[in-house]
Amino acid sequence: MKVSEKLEAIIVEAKSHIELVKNLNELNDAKAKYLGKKGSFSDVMKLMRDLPNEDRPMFGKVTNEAKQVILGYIEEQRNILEQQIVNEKLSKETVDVTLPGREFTVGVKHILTQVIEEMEDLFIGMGYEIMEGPEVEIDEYNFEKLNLPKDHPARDMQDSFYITDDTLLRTHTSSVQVRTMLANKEKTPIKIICPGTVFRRDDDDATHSHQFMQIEGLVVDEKASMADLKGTLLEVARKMFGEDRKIRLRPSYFPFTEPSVEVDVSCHNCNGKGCNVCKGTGWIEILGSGIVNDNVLEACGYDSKKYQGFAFGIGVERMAMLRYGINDIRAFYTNDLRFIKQFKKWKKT
Ligand code: 2NL
Repeated sequence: MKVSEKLEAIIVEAKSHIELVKNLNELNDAKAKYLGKKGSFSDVMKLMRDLPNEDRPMFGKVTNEAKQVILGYIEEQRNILEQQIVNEKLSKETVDVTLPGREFTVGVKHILTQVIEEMEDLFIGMGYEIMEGPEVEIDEYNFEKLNLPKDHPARDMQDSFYITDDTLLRTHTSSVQVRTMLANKEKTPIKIICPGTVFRRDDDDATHSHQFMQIEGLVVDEKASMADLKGTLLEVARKMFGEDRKIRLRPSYFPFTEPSVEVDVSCHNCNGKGCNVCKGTGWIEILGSGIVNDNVLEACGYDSKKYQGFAFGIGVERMAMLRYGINDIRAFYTNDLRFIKQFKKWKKT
């Protein structure tokens, strides 16, 4: 076979091979096959040895031309393959700017926090300050100064968790009110609410929890009266249960108030007609309150002949349970997200 025929055959084979190559790896293999050291041309080069000297330059020239032709095929195919890669990438990575954006998840405040903040707004609007204090309290502030001396029978109802003989987890936030009075010594008016967590030795069930939240309120002035108390609590009832609510006061007993009253709100479910929510009575008990006992005023540094005050204690869970129809107090503390998320204030748009 003549050299030119041999070269022609290599070119024809290389062309049809290279055109079918599907990726850059295969292309590199093809380049090695046709142009590499052990490639197709190594056989051709052997023929050169048998050629007379004068024919050698011509042989070299046509061989190189053949190589250039094949290299041209390779580069052409490389362009095609690289363009394919770019096209594929472009089609995969297209951005559809009309797609909806990714939604941010927004948390939700615990329903007890929401109720407390709503009450804080109400009371701030009536000129109250919000006071906080320690959850670990001394017996003197939690009991003694509130007219609950050691061995007083009412202490049984507020059995607590003791740290030492004289320190305990507070059973109500009245201790914060005691601290506030002691720190203000006869300064008036005192108008405060004290929200916070309190603790009582209790067996947990659907309506009892050893830990719960309270909002206590205290007003001390020259004559903060039962009428003022009643007006204030009517605002609470309306804020929590709707503008048409009524309240009624029933006599009761607390060691720290005298007289003491239990406060009922007209049922928000049946508007007072009687239903299963109010157990047929038309009224729901929502809180306890009264006129601050003289012994408490005196113990906290206020002359009981000069000053008078009223106080109240609201159970936050009870308020939320009535308002939202929650039937198990443990739902507030077991942190089931399905429960917590129900109280989202804002809606998705
Ligand atoms: C209830 C009843 C009440 C008070 C709390 C109070 C605080 C001071 C002085 C006098 Cl510093 N009283 N607090 C008064 C009456 C009732 O709570 O059933 N709470 C859940």
